[in-house]
Amino acid sequence: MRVTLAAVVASLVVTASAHATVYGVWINGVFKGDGRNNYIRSPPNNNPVKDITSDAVACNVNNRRVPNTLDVKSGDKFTFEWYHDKRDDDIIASSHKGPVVVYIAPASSNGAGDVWVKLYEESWDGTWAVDKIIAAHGQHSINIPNLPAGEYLLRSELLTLHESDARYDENPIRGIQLYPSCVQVRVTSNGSNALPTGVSFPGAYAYTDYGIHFNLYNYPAASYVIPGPAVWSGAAGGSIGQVGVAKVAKVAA
Ligand SMILES: [Cu+2]
Repeated sequence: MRVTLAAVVASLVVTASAHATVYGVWINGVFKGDGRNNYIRSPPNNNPVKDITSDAVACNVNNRRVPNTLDVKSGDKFTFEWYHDKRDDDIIASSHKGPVVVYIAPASSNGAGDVWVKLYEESWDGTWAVDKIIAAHGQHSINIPNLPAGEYLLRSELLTLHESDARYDENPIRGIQLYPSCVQVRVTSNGSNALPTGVSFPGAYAYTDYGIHFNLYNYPAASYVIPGPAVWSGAAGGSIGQVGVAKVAKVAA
């Protein structure tokens, strides 16, 4: 194995833990309040999931029904807001470069089985998606597809690559870091684009995937391949950008 200075430096910062989780969501630019353990199936802390064979890949380590479900309809702009220690802070360590992906599954599945359908993905176009999310105060959005009415789990996931030159199954101190987060939503419009069969979590990722075992320091960023399936043809797009100011929304709440 070729060892670069960057890889050595990266191995020295293994213990740094400027991780992230989702604080809340915005719908059409309106903040829906602190979603943690409310409408988000929040984990107990912001640690990553590193075992890609674990059930936690679906909705993190605390996948259970939470009290509230957000009403959405086709065409709504739905924005996830990530944070590190407190709302609208540094969001996540800038070392944590990588893509963002968004999936959806019927809530009745509880995230188990071939149910996850990809709605959005972004990796690198000169800037890594996670760096764009940091610049956007933790915010990135998707547009709600023309789905049949019903309850769904909307899953945003950051995949950070600062230690993904190692495989967790070979070296559990390192490896890719996954940050999956599931939000409970209810689609109130009744569209015709039913979800197709999806992929399973765990199952959709393998340690041999180029996008899972990727050397951030030696491989060209442009060569990165986001793991998992293609984005569904029924998806309605998304973007990374700030839709609202956290502090203003807090005062208004
Ligand atoms: Cu981290």
